[in-house]
Amino acid sequence: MTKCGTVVLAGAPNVGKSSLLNALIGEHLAIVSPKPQSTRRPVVGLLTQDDTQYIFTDSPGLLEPEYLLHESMRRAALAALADADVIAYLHPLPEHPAPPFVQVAGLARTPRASIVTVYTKADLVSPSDRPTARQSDEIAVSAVVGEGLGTLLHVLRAHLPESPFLYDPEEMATQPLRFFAAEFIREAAFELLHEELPYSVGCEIDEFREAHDPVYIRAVVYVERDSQKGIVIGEAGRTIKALGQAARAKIEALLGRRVFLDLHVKLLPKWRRDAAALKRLGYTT
Ligand SMILES: Nc1nc2c(ncn2[C@@H]2O[C@H](COP(=O)(O)OP(=O)(O)OP(=O)(O)O)[C@@H](O)[C@H]2O)c(=O)[nH]1
Ligand SMILES: [Mg+2]
Repeated sequence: MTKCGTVVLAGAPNVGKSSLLNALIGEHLAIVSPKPQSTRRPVVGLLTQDDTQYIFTDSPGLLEPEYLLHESMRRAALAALADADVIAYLHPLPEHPAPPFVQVAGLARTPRASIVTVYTKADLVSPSDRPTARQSDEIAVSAVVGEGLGTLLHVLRAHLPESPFLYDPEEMATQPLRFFAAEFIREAAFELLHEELPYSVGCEIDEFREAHDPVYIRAVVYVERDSQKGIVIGEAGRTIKALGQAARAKIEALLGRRVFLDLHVKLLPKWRRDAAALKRLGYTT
């Protein structure tokens, strides 16, 4: 009998959830940034190995909400946890030991799914500095050098239910390409814009024409204040041009096709605190 189930990668912001998803799938699906709170919506990555299908879900970092977008991020993370067959609780190895998951996640009670503690960023700790008092069910991984991934898969497999595969073994993603296009534009914003500005950036795909060659994508980068618009556009349009080029390269890498990205900057006042705007940007249903 085959095994198949959902593994949710969960933890505090910035612990390396998205990086681990990408390392496990072997593809850049989830956006990564040195800045915390880059993931706003869960990203699903599929890995089928022999008789096992892992449905990995990268979830937004668990935090105490300060505004409406945070609330939808937290709700999405909690919904993913409720659907999990196993929770991979990620915590950086340099900050060993990990506090209890319920405490980090701010949960009232222990989740139904079993929890596997995964120490991330193991490459940052030299072997001689590794904690010795690790419990047998703790695993150390590095998304950067690929350490511990096989062991992690082996441990997770034991927690997955016997089930037929739910997806074609060739598939690695379940979300539409336009979802990834919007995410990669945001990732480029995290790379090219400074300080708090990436947090004010939302993205909407207006048109996605796959039948065209190159693929035609029309997207809007939303900012919250008029003054931010000028910064995102940049002097003589240089910043938005660089942003478009970076995002286009990321989208082309995933699609394996040439892309024409038609990028516009618009104002959506205080969208992070506006229910209708959040819905429009796909953060709530
Ligand atoms: N050295 C090292 N850095 C890592 C590793 N994994 C992630 N990072 C870095 O840690 C930072 C955060 O990584 P992300 O994967 O975006 O973390 P996240 O948990 O998804 O963050 P949020 O979505 O914002 O909650 C980035 O700068 C990564 O490059 C690792 O294995 N080793
Ligand atoms: Mg992330």
